[in-house]
Amino acid sequence: MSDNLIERSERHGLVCLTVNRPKALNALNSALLDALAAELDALEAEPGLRGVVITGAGDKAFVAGADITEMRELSAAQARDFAQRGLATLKRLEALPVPVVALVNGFCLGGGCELALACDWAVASDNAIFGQPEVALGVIPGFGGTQRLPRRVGPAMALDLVTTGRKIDAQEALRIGLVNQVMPLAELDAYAERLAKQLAGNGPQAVRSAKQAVHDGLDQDLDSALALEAGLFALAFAGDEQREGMSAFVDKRKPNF
Ligand code: CO8
Repeated sequence: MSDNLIERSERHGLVCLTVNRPKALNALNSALLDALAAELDALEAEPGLRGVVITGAGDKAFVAGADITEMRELSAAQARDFAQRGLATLKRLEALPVPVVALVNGFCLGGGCELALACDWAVASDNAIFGQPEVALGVIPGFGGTQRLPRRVGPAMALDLVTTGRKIDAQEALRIGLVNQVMPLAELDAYAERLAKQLAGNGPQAVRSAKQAVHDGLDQDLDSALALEAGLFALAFAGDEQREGMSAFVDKRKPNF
């Protein structure tokens, strides 16, 4: 691994971003947030993008939080600025038009858990540890944890985690719906390969519309959200993908998307 704070690799249109500060358990400092924002500049401009996975360098941590050494001396105004930069960057990650998946390969704490929550879903290695331990440091989550965690696991479990600061293992994270799957650490790479192939085999615009329908619909009442889905469903019939996908089924061949 080089000195880049974010490493980038790609397979079948799936871009893998690796947070690369293993000596500090990949803790998010300002320079790392800048590096992530620069990667997002590139990803937002990539028409062939099929998906993104994000993981941490090494076999111990995904991201062990925002950088406590850097935060220690912040004034309230500087803390607000740092939090807003983190929030804006995670919002851009969440808003990418393709699936974004956290491959959680170890400690996933504080800002690291908030990074995973900004992804569409997470899978975890069986050594992963999750938590929002900010209260033990005399602060609260600042990169969206108090808002995205209850939306993912429900308010009672989120309140338990953000007020006690207790850490949970991968199996408990699975049980509460914080992650979709748990697997041995060594299998995360094979998961990414499978995901890349699955996404590459699907209609790219259909995948984007499916993500858009879920995300935009969650902000609306059910009737408006169902109308949104109907509009996006109809739109699929105005492009080439639907004809190719359905013709391939009838012709008993693989679609060429
Ligand atoms: N920030 C900076 N350095 C860190 C962090 C961190 N979050 N986590 C670990 N490190 C460093 C350690 O200081 C240590 O460095 P060194 O070798 O120079 O002493 C190195 O990584 C290895 O860590 P440990 O020796 O502690 O490893 P252990 O295996 O003994 O423990 C733990 C692993 C349990 C993960 C432990 O490191 C730990 O508790 N880390 C802190 C976890 C934490 O509290 N995270 C939440 C931080 S607060 C936050 O994320 C707020 C987000 C919102 C920000 C809003 C902006 C204002």
